[in-house]
Amino acid sequence: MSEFKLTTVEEFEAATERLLENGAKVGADSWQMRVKNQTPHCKFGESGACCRICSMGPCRITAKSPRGICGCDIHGIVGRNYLKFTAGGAATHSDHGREICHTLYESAADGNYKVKDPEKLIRIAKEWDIETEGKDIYDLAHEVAEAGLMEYGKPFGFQRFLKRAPKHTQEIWEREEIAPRAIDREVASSLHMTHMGCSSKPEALIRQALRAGLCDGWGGSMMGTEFSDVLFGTPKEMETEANLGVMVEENVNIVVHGHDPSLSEMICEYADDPEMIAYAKEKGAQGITVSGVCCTSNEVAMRRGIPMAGNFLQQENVVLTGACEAIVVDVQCIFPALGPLSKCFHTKFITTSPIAQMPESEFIRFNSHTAGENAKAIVKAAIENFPNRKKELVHIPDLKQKATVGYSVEQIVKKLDGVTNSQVDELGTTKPLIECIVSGVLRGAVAMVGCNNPKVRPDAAHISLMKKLIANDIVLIVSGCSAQAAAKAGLMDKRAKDLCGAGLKRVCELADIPPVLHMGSCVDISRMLILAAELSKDSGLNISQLPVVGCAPEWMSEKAVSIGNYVVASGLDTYLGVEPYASGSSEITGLLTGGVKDWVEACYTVETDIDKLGDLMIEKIEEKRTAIGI
Ligand code: BF8
Ligand code: SF4
Repeated sequence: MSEFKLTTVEEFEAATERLLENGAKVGADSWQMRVKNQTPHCKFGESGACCRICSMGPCRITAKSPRGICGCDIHGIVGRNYLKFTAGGAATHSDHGREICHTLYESAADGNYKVKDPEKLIRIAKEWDIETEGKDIYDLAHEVAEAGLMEYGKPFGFQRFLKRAPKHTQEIWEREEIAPRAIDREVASSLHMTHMGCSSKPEALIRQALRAGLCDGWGGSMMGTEFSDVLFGTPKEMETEANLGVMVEENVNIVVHGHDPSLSEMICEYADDPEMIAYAKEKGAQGITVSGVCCTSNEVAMRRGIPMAGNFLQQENVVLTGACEAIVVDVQCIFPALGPLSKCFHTKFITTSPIAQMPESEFIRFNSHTAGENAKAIVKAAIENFPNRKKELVHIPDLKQKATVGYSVEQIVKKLDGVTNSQVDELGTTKPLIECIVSGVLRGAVAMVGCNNPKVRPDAAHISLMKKLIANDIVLIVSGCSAQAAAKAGLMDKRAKDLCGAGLKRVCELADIPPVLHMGSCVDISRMLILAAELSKDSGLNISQLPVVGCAPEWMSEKAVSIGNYVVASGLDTYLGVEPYASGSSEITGLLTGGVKDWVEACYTVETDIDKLGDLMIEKIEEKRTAIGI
């Protein structure tokens, strides 16, 4: 086996530089150039001090003009902006979950979508008091999907999955009046509250921001994850590779980008079709390579081992290789820049969802009834584009790392049983993991999630923090673009155990896992909630007492704020490396970084000095250990 070495951020950057030279030859624009045009950013926007929710404004708060025309002060304005931001994220994740519910509803024994994990479906049905006995699995799937869809608009009651949380957490939500009701209601109520002349009281706005986050984490996202598992299989340990070097020069390269596995799964299916492979050969290629960008990449990597071409700020790079026949997108985190950029190359930029339509793209509407046909048409279009490559522009950086992925909660529990060989029931327990933590072999865990953001040197924060934490015997569970940063660096290669402290290294050896565990896409942060809930139940500790924290060092999206809110509201302290637009208000900042602790036993820490952010997390984990006497 060749000697193992992490890929450095400098190497990532050198590869990007070379690709940007490629772009310069054809007059391509890039995010690196646009960042220069957009900085410095507007200070009012950055601090959350600008209000434009009614046409008397926009009102900008300064020392000289401390109130908007309606009389709203800085705290009301910042708080409203924060709640709107959260509602955007909750809506987005949850609508993704809704699409998956619809896909489940369309599943059929002879259809495009099948039930791949019937046990999980039955488990969820039982949990939701849906009769399973003697039912055809597809009848059951439809019934469960319909019940899931009702979670979006039911007039009474709370989210069904809240019952998965420990009793103590449920009591907190009830006491603080933040238990989420119907998902659409929480999003709509948030927008109602932030309308001109409604809420301007910081406590009320932040409370609703937590509630809207919770409807995402324990509602829409959790359904998105669970039903994706039912449809496409619950992830199991899987070998794959990451970084641009996974694209293959001799092959037709199709890059899937976005979030909804209903599309990417179908593309993978058809790219594997012998008829399509033969067609690719006919067009002069040796085969077809599907790789991914952003969360959809995580989805198909976790279930099929499809390689990950990169994360958020690498999406333009795949086109800049000159070897991408088609970049096929569904929803979320897609740069509109891909339209004009793809025109500089031969790449087809194919949009597929009415939710994400963009200029200069080819729109092939994808839906569950015609999914097979649509996917076939897309794969065919990519193949037919292969002869249009401009050979002089083709450059695929020779950069990739091996990664072992697929760590659903089920898989983590199973793997860690190997460490202590505890007696386990059907689904296993988290007790072996707890034993590792109690004995101090592992000091704790960090759930690292989120995006890239040009405000932080891309991937550098994720990677440096992960290296620091594993060296301190802290295991990482990761998702989203954070996971891809880890994979590109090599931290998901099992040989990365040598970078760990002695305790974590031992666990990695015994359980045969890498020190950084890929739990999936951003909706899969719901897996982390379930893991935290199980750890709490199995240990008898409250979630907030566990030596576990959340971290998003390079976050950028509304979804990330929604996630942060549900992670905090579930009792996990959360560390951010990028400021939310809240610094304009001492009261909102005070609530987020302290006050909410009185409600939900956790809060945010914002620290843009990434090294310090790492120290703060380690301190917090040690503090929690001391508090529970371990
Ligand atoms: O949902 S981590 S840049 S791809 S928002 Fe987007 Fe951020 Fe990536 Fe996935 Ni999540
Ligand atoms: Fe200005 Fe008030 Fe209108 Fe906001 S709601 S724009 S602060 S007048």
